[in-house]
Amino acid sequence: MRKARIVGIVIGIAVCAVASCVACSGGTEPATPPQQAEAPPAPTPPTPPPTPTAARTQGEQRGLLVASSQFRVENGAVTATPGPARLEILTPDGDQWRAEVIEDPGSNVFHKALWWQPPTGEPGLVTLGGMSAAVKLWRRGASGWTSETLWTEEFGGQFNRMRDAEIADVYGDGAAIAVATHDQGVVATVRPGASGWTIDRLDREPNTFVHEIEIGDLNGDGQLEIYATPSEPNDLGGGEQSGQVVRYVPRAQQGRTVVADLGNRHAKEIWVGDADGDGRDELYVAVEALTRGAGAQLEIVEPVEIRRYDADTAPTARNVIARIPGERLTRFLTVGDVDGDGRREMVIATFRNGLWLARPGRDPRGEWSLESIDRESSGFEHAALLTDLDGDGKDELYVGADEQGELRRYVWVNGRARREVMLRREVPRAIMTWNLMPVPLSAVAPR
Ligand SMILES: [Ca+2]
Ligand SMILES: [Ca+2]
Ligand SMILES: [Ca+2]
Ligand SMILES: [Ca+2]
Repeated sequence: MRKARIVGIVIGIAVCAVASCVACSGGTEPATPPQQAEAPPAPTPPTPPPTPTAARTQGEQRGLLVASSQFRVENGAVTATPGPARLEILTPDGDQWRAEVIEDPGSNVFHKALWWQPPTGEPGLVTLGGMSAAVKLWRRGASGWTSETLWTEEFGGQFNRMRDAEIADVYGDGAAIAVATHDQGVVATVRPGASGWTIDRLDREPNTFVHEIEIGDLNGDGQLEIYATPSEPNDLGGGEQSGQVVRYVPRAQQGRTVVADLGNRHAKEIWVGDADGDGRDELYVAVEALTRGAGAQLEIVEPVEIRRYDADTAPTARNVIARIPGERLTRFLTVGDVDGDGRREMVIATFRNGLWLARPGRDPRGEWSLESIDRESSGFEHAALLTDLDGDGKDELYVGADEQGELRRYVWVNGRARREVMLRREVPRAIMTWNLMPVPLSAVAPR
């Protein structure tokens, strides 16, 4: 057990601003998201597949977990010097948001935080830390937040990072955490064992980054599949970076199977779930652009595209449901029902070209319609989440607009997205938002 470093409770950072378009400051080159300038940011994850962890009572209000990294600011400029890993817990307070911050000096980034009720014991917050790599479970006691380390490891390469995780009953004996890591292509599960925590390594591949985990049941046999995105290490120079989407079925003892062969392209973002509402999960892959040249000469040969894979789709198939013209990177897909009509939409959060709302047409396997939500929203990760925190039965969109230095919320009113500012960063880009997840208020309330 380790005492957490709590950085105090900030109240009322919130200002419900309006639709009146804030003139976004900046908009020039991504002020070198610190550190990421050379070591490319590794990306991430999307959304909340309906895991048991997300189960909740309809109508209950929830809070938001904001996992991030922070960088020192000197003379008003963001440096490449990282600070402690940072988790913000935002809870509603009237029309404002209250924020509590937990910092972990043991790591310099939290890539994700998610609420979990383990099969036994008290629920808590699971964090995925990088450098050093650690999966921790945080609980709040009478003396504040303390953490238990479930898994920590040095993988033997340059980077030690827990990158993404999803929680689901992949073994059929209670929930397990499926984890993606960097550098050595390790994909593993973490679950309570007879004594302590059991780590099962499903894969390991040198010189490989795994950015994303999703869980679902594409073939409808009742056994959950784990999907992951191995690729060649990040290369900010542009050009080709090959990658795949692979599948593991722990319960059937099925190892790595290629589901999507992306050739000379790769993906760092996937989403698995039943977006079209036919009762069967499908896989969506945000394939990054194929580029030529570098720096100012960088040219996009083929822009970002979102492909769909069903259980019977060939790995080499190219079933594109949406293309984002002029876009290189897309690190977040999130799915939900923004207007409460019972049909789900997908939000595509791009690096440079804003937020897009995609709706399936009559044939959800064909091309989807695409409309712009907000062009003035960007960030290397551009973390986004569709979820119903206010309990009104419609999903709101939450976005880490790091370049604009704001954490934002969008609510659909009369078919249009209305933007609000939840939280404003003192120095844009000093905080890099990696992930957003819902949390029951009861789980984070002071004891
Ligand atoms: Ca994920
Ligand atoms: Ca479906
Ligand atoms: Ca809808
Ligand atoms: Ca709502």
